[in-house]
Amino acid sequence: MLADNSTTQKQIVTPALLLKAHRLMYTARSMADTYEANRSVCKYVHSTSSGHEAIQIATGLLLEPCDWVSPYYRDDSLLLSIGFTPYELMLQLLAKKNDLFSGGRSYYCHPSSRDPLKPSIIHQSSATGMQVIPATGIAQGIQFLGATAIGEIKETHDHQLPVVVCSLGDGSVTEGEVSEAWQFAALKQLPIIYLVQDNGWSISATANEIRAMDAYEYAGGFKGLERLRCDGTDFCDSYLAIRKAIQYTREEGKPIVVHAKVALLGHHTSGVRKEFYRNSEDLLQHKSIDPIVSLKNHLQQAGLLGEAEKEEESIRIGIQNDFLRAQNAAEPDTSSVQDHVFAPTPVKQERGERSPKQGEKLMMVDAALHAIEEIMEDYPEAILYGQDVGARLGGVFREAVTLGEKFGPLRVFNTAIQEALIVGSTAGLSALGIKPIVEIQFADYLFPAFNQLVTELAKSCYLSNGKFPVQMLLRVPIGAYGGGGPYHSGSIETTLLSIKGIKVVYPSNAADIKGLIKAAFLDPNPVIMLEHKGLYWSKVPGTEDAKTIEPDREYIIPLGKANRVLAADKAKIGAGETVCIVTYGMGVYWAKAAAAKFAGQLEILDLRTLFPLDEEAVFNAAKEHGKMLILSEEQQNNSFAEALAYRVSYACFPFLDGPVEVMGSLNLPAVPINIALEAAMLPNPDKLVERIRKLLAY
Ligand SMILES: Cc1ncc(C[n+]2csc(CCOP(=O)(O)OP(=O)(O)O)c2C)c(N)n1
Repeated sequence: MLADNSTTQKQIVTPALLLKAHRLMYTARSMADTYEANRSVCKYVHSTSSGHEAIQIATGLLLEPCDWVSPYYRDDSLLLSIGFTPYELMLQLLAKKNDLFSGGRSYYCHPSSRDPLKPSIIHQSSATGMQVIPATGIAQGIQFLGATAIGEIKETHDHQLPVVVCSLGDGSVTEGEVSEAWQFAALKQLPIIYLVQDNGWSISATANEIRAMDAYEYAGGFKGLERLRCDGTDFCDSYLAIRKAIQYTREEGKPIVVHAKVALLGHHTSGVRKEFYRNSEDLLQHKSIDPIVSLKNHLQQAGLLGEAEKEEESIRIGIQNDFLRAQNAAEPDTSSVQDHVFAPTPVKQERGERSPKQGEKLMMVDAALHAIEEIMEDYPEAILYGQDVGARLGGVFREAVTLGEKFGPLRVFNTAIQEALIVGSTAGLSALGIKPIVEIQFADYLFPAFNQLVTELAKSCYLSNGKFPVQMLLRVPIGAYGGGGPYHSGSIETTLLSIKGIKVVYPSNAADIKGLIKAAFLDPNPVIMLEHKGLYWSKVPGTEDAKTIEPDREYIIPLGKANRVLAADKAKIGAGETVCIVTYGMGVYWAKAAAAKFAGQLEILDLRTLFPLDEEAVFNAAKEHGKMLILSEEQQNNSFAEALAYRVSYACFPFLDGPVEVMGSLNLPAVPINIALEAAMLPNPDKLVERIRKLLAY
């Protein structure tokens, strides 16, 4: 229950606090006025907190350095109140080299910070409401660290655990992902405060037009999520409300929604001007609840107005000077544009034993299971979650069976059907040093998580200038076999590979999956393991070789190294009678079956990792054989396979005897369930033989 705070307002909101709030509020307002007066200089789009200052300043002043905050694009007063200077914020406004947050890569008020003297801030996207899931992941991490004491966690001055504040506009609350996060926070009782700043507008859409209820009413549907309302234009009311919320969350470790009614005094953004869509009546109404006027009333009542106003001139001059200084600051060095796409991985070399002498053969699904088990034994910060992976079932493919019982429900647990949350929460966990391994049940169901992948995870390292790479290992069963049907058989690698900032791995046998899972886990970036369901148990005829001797515990394969599965005869290579098939996953087995018809004439290169790609191995093979076929299970048009064929043609043109061939599935929207229809869609060894013959004729 929310504490009924009996301490009086006067004891809490001291004269010093009122004066500090005024200093910050006046600073924020002067900054906004300066930007507005210098529109041609402030050419990059930006929003300011005018009208929202009171609630933001109250929040910032109540946080401690151990806490975490996920602000949104209108939160510049919040940033000032946790200690960032106007000059520092202006460096981002003008996209300068020394912008602390992104080095000139992201918009004003898109912070990220690991400054130990301030609350920490993970990367923020501009997508409305999308930071709610990553922020909830931080709270998940705080709860985990608090319960297990496996990692270091900073505490408050009086040794309490940190809290998370996730701030968002009222319009953002209608985003579906917000409900995933609130459901999860309520279910797990996470230490997070969702601060909703309600100015009644969502660009030009009014509250009545776009929602049936406000955030406070909406929160009422989430059992276990506390809520309170406050007047976000009144500093005293805001301070008391946020203080109460923080106290509740800190002491009880539970989530709460704070609904703060605010005014929108400035423009939506520098580009979307208020005069375009707001009438004078509305503008006047908002002006009548200006937080500065309200604060000045409090100051007057306390006999402090004169003292406060005396500071205004010097604040204004300070802002002018800062603005000039920021304009003169250095621009980013364009040679840095490719820095920090990924954090460097420690895994550079293959090591350990791939086929130990006493080793036993095992299926791919078990090799993956053993890899995860060994990881979880060695790394107490590794946790595993997803749908049905908990102790009761251990995954729909039993790919996690035994792990739930062995490592317990704190480390291995079921989630609801919330793909966005499963993937997006890793951004928060990873910021705390926890190493999440997550699962999506079928590749066809990764799409609800794409937004988090693209919007938050993939861009986090780059846009935080290297401060927040997201360590995530995501396992995704994929591929068609045996009539799995349209929503359990799809191939999605091209869609994934269009995202820059993630790595994609696609092993074809037990030894590879074990070695690659280890490397993916140690990689500090988001890595997706695509695992072909038809290879898990070698049930598909011709895939027996997916079973291998189990590599030892140390075995690890760096990402980005292809494997030559079959070599061609030297003499036949010399005579120009060979073809290299470049493939991965099930394609390796189609190619092996086809090879029986071309003794010594085929090389098969298994890519194993699709990004980063072993271009060197592919190009060398193209040069050596002069004939190459890229084979994949995915629908062919505009696929990764076609893009790779272009790259080979471009890089190796003088060495080629003919065009680089591509073979994929038929270009259909889905894999049909009927087995004969499924087979008609997919490549197979017979279709492949025909294409190899065509290539050999060049
Ligand atoms: C996912 C997404 N859709 C659309 C937009 C464009 N957009 C930017 S701000 C905004 C309105 C947000 O309103 P609200 O959350 O109430 O915040 P306010 O700007 O009023 O403070 C929209 C639609 C966006 N940034 N992200």
